[in-house]
Amino acid sequence: MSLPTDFGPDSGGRIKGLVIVKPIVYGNIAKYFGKKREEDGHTHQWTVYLKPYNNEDMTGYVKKVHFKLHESYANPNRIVLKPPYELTETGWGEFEIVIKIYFHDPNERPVTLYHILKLFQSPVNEGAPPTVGRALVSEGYEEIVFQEPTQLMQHLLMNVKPLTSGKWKHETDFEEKKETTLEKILTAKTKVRNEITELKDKLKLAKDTISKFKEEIAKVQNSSGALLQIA
Ligand code: SLL
Repeated sequence: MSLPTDFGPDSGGRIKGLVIVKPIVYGNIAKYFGKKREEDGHTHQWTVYLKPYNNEDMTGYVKKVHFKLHESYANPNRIVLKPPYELTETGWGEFEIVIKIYFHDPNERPVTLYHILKLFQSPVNEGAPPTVGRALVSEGYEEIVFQEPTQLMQHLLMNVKPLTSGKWKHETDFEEKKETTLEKILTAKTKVRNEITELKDKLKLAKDTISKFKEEIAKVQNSSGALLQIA
């Protein structure tokens, strides 16, 4: 692609105070074959991916995406130059995939993401029937933060085209997840606050008991001193 070059002699300079955030979604889907494949022992087909959270064509600012697979794969370093930034493979095991995003502006350091490839259902769901045919999804939301980008990068980041004309959506309903997560945080906060109050009350009671005992001891000591004097 051709990059705009008319940013003047200072275009290499960074724009002070400017921060541009690009939300992304990354992870994998996986499908169980239903059995172990005779030839190679593979059990799943999976796809690891990086997508923009919003419907935008990242090619404007992303030069390439590097997926680094487990060494058991032939050519574990896979490079994808244009969307969809994804890679489909088959295999038998879970491992960490390194996703490295390179940008058109060489001043911008590549961003590295780590994703644990998920093939198997978590133990809590183990009782459930195996998900033959139905895909398992393991994905997350992240934000790439561009701190004080150059004018060139600012231009590339701000002038993005939509990726599709249709509706853009994800496997995960992140809006709903945000709501439920927030609710969970608030519930946890209340629980912790109540526990703190309870513990403070207990502490106060213990302190009061200690001072009462001290008073009692002092009283007993005083009176025994008096008794001694009488004797
Ligand atoms: C495990 N530590 O033992 C992990 C390694 C590797 C998965 C998992 C190989 C595919 C192929 C494959 O699925 N590797 O042979 O092309 O679970």
